[in-house]
Amino acid sequence: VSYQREVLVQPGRIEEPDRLRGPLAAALPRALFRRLGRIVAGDQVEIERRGSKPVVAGLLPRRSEFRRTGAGGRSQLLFSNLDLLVLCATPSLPPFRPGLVDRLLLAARLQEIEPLLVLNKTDLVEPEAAAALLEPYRRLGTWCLATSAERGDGLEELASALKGRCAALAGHSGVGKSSLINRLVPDAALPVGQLIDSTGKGQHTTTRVRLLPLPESGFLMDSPGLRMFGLPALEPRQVARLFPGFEAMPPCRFSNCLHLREDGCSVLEALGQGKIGPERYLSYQRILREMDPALAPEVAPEAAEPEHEDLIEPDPSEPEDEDPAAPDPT
Ligand SMILES: Nc1nc2c(ncn2[C@@H]2O[C@H](COP(=O)(O)OP(=O)(O)OP(=O)(O)O)[C@@H](O)[C@H]2O)c(=O)[nH]1
Ligand SMILES: [Mg+2]
Ligand SMILES: [Zn+2]
Repeated sequence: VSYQREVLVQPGRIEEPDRLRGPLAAALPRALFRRLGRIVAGDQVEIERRGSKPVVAGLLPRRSEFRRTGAGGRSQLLFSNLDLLVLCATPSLPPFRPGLVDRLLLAARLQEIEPLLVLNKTDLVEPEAAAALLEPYRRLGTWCLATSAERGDGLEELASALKGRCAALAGHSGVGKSSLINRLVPDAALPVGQLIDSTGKGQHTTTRVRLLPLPESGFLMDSPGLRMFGLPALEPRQVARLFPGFEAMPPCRFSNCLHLREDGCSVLEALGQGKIGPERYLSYQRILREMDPALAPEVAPEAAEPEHEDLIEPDPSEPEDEDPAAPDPT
């Protein structure tokens, strides 16, 4: 048998992770890799012993898949079997970027994974400032928590949100994903990076997805800071329907309403009444405009979020999807 590569396998089930045994390096037979493609964090596999060597014998069906569109328009599976996607952001150092938050929220909804927005490093700002950042999301029904890995705020709530579930932390580099996990999982000892000077950018300290058993039950995954997050293939109409919070509005007069200038649009009405925050609506327009520049008009420059490098550049530090048909590297 020839082996494509090794995968790290954490023994145990989600209800009862085996915390005493660390991850096991199991070989992935090349034929299986050809058939299944990449095995990602969250996948459940069957292991067999062949001689002294643990070998992956099969992949159990996936309950869910979380994908993004990577460089070159290819769909890339990031995590499987997620129950919860924890979007991590910060009020400062690095600055809050609604662009990534909105894309992740939308991608989670589209792929039927529950999102939780965590605003970490709240020790760096006044409590009112943190609350003001989360308020437009809360108003539209997004589940939000404010935390400080530094001071310990909100960690009990976060731990109870994670208990018994398979969750992944995602967000820009430097927002404190690994720091949060170190507080939640006593022996995790994940490396934590310094921020780059005054810009507060992270240094992409975490380079691979890691899955850890939680103290009581459930699994938690750390992931490398996202530089870009391309939405999976979408129609503007789907965005109009799925944009976080818009589903809570009464139906618009036209079922294919894009909430731009149509008559009888309940989203525009809610915007006028202040039920939808203007920044949420601008964010929606921005996503539509990226899909089709002709659709949504340019917004005033001061209201627009500056184009972020992360939305353009692929991340060289992230594992690329291997082509299952590629020659065996070993
Ligand atoms: N003030 C403050 N600093 C924090 C907090 N959480 C993390 N940090 C700091 O932020 C920096 C980055 O933390 P990491 O945990 O490495 O961030 P990360 O999101 O894992 O970053 P990548 O692995 O690069 O994606 C470190 O210097 C941490 O000490 C917090 O709640 N408050
Ligand atoms: Mg990290
Ligand atoms: Zn509408």
